[in-house]
Amino acid sequence: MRRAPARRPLAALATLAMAATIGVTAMSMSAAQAAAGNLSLGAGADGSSKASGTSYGNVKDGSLSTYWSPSGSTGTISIKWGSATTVSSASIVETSGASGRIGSWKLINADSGSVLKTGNGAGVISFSSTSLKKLTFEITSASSTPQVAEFETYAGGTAPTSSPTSSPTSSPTSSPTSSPTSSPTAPPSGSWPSATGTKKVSSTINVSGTLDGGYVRYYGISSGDQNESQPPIFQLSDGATLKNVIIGTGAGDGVHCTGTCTLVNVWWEDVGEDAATLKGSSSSQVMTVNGGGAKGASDKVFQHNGPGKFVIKNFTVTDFGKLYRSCGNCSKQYARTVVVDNIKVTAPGKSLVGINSNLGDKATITNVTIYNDSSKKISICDEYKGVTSGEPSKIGSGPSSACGYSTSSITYK
Ligand SMILES: [Ca+2]
Repeated sequence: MRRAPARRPLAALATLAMAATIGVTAMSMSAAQAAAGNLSLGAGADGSSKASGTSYGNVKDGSLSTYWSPSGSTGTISIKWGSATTVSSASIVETSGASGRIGSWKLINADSGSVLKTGNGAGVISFSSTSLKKLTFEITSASSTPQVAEFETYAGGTAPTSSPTSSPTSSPTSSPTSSPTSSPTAPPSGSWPSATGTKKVSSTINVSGTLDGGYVRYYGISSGDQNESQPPIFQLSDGATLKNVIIGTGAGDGVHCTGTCTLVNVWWEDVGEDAATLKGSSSSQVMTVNGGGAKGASDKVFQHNGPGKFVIKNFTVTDFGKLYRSCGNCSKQYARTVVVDNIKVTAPGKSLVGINSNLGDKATITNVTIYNDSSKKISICDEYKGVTSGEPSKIGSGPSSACGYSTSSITYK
């Protein structure tokens, strides 16, 4: 097996460490909450005021698309538990549309009234481990009405400890928004982002519009094996964008797009069944993957089942079967197009692109750099005879009218 073996033990360790820390104080926590790490899930919430259409409970529902706002630009939001609970860090996540609005704040032990920490901007807050029944985040200044999507709390272990007050969630949202082509990700450096927080996913997150994950690690919808028919972690509707997301172990079937969609800086740490799949039914749909990376794919990274065009650029792939495959035996087949540009590939891997040239598929491949493959074992482009049932057969490999690339655009290092 080529999948990275270190992932699952790590998650298990974190859970164990947490269970040990929480010990007797949080006996009411369910196993599911313990696994998730975020102590706010299943806790209560209240606050000083709420803007119309928002609610206190929205900060502890695990969804980045629901939020609380004060009725004004400042106010307090609290997480509370039925019995004393040990907490040592919190993560304040703003909605992607209101990123950077939170100014100065105080984090208060509402049981005693003592201030645990003060700071500026949303993000991860670490403080000395405290046992309390109510934790209050008081926003004392804001550039305009803040929107707090999540107020996560952790006993320790699962919360990130590096750069706690520098608000990692507010910065990445501002730059890469408008045009993915002039993106800040330019040449894939292959350097993987570190997570600003973690989120256990128990059912598929539907995305319409834009979801900016602020580099939170989403994980655990599946056990992390290769079973077929696992649910995706994210399902994107036509026109949706998913960005700045880390997908951890237990990725299920990764990301599904039901039409045109854009994935910006999405990082799969341990691909499950597939990293992402373009479904849909319109021949004009385009799925664009810009930036990000994937590793540990024992089979495919990107799967193209619907019609249309699949664009993969500025991407890093390590330890994989196929980077892209036009479905070889879908019951409904189409002539599909794939564009691959500026990709950093690190062996081991089997092939970059697989297309059905008999069905009219076309590939365009440019700017590929391959590491650790001096014997050139990784195939750049394979042609198959695609079918609607049974198994497709491989009919060719290398540059051709269907496999559009030149060997000079492949660099070995
Ligand atoms: Ca929420």
